[in-house]
Amino acid sequence: MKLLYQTHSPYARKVLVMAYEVGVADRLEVIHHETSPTQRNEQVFQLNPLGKVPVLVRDDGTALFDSSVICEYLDSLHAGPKMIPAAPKQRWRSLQLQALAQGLCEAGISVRHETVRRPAPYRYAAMRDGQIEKLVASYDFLEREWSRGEAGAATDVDIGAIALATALSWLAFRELPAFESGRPHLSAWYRAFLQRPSMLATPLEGETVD
Ligand SMILES: N[C@@H](CCC(=O)N[C@@H](CS)C(=O)NCC(=O)O)C(=O)O
Repeated sequence: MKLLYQTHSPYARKVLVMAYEVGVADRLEVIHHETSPTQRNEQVFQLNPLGKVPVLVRDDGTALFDSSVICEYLDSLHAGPKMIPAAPKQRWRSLQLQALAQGLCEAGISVRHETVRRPAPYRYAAMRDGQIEKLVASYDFLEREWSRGEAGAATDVDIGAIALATALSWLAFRELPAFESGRPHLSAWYRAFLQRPSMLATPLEGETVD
């Protein structure tokens, strides 16, 4: 299978970390692609009309997107413990955390548009501030959840944990509003997750090309 990837995309990294965690990473040919709404990538558009990575091209040539769908597909390829749990309580909690992680990335990307990506005359401070509020509220939500013991142990891995760790590490990589200071439970969990082989094997690097 081919994974159209990007070394600085939190969504693409989520998929690759998932592949490592379920033992299918060695079945993927990982190919870096630059994407941006202002720089059409024809190869990506041919597979995903949204022009975004990640995209997974399966062995029969069919393409899957987005990251959440690809993760669900990868979870169907192995016989080990499922990263998308079947038991209702764990399942909805895990999928909810994944949704929160997706929203963190969307808000972070929006902040970057309003701070560094758009030409200066087109930046909108009110949009930047509104998106930062979402980030901070989400960090506080996670700290409350973690401090109530609602989160699993640092060693627990599921799609929610993978999505959150890859989202948070991207926010730190892009120097978006910090989440560790004053949030000891979240910080301890994050630090422990960063040490997983799947995270160590998938470092973030590179700049967005707009
Ligand atoms: N919901 C998508 C988001 C994917 C996404 O936004 N990818 C970015 C890279 S981080 C991209 O390719 N952006 C190009 C664009 O917005 O045109 C997913 O979860 O895969």
